[in-house]
Amino acid sequence: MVMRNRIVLHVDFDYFYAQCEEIRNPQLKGKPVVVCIFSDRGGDSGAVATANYTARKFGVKSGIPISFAKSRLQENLESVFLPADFDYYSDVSSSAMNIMESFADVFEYVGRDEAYLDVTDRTDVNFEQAGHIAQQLKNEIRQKLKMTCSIGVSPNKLISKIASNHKKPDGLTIIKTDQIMTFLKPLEIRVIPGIGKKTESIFKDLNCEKIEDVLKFDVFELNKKFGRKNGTYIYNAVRGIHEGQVRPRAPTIQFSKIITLKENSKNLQFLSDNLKILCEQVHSISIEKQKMFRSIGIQFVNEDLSTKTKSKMLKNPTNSIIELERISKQLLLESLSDHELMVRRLGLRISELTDVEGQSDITSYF
Ligand code: DGT
Ligand code: CA
Ligand code: CA
Repeated sequence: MVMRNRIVLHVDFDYFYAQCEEIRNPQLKGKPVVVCIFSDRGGDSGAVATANYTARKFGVKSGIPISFAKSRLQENLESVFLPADFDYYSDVSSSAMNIMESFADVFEYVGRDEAYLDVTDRTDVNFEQAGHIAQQLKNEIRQKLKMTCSIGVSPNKLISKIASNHKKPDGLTIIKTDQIMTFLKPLEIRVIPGIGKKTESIFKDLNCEKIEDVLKFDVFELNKKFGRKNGTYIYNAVRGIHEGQVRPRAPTIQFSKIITLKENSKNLQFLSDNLKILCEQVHSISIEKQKMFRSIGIQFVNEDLSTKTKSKMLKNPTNSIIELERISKQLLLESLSDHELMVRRLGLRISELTDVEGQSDITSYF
């Protein structure tokens, strides 16, 4: 089968949570802004979710402890630390997704701040056209949301993902088919999605730092080092080859809450008490948004930060808090039955949402 040439856009919003905060409060612009996930354990315990580019100049980035970020920015009296407001970021995200969707033949939601857009048909596989579309999309996002994003345009998802990250913030990087190798060769190996510190350090031991250096290995050598699946992926990726298609996927809407427990525990009573609070919180969101739910799930984040989830699909949608409490308690019991580790954070999520009776739209019947 001959694969038709395609054009794929990858769109990724710049410093997303922090940029959401900037549009809500434009006075923040220009100051270092750090969005934090405080861990309910008081003080500065918790981690940085993201930071704007001003804060990044001071070495503040996703994942570092809040206390570390504060010490990095202590000289800077203008710096602002804000608690993450996920409901608000989700609202901004849905507006962004709606805009992006209208620019695509096929639209694939990836996460709150990123998506793939297949524009093959509407551009007739013309890169100049695709560049215009990308620019128009950036303009509309700037106009309607007052935000910037970075876009990669290329013949496949892999190259577009690397390209969107190539010039940030507010970048637009277009890589035509015949430019792929010139683009890839000088880049660090770690720009390839899925290549983490571990793979990178194995390559470093082999004297490979750039993508160009990996080209000398044949697929058998790579398979031997990394296993067949990963080896073949790397072999193709460094050559810009990736067959993954843009698949239609809309954001799965769900409502969830997670709390950090006062202490690590696997005591049923203690966890049930916390779960009850979560049920009330999640339930009140479903009432406010006028949604019924069919799926209920709970999540443990354990003391070693590993996670465990369990969920249940109901026969019929409900919006009863009694049902929510009953099923989630049952999930808690099941999850604890063979659980060795202490639980650090407990989460509850409802999904498979439908509008409350009388408001359902026709598509929910298919
Ligand atoms: P960018 O794309 O480099 O300009 O910056 P971000 O902040 O948009 O980074 P990205 O696209 O990797 O992640 C999107 C959002 O996801 C980000 O605004 C916050 C959240 N996020 C990213 N990394 C972490 C992390 O390590 N921990 C937590 N809690 N959230 C994260
Ligand atoms: Ca981003
Ligand atoms: Ca992203």
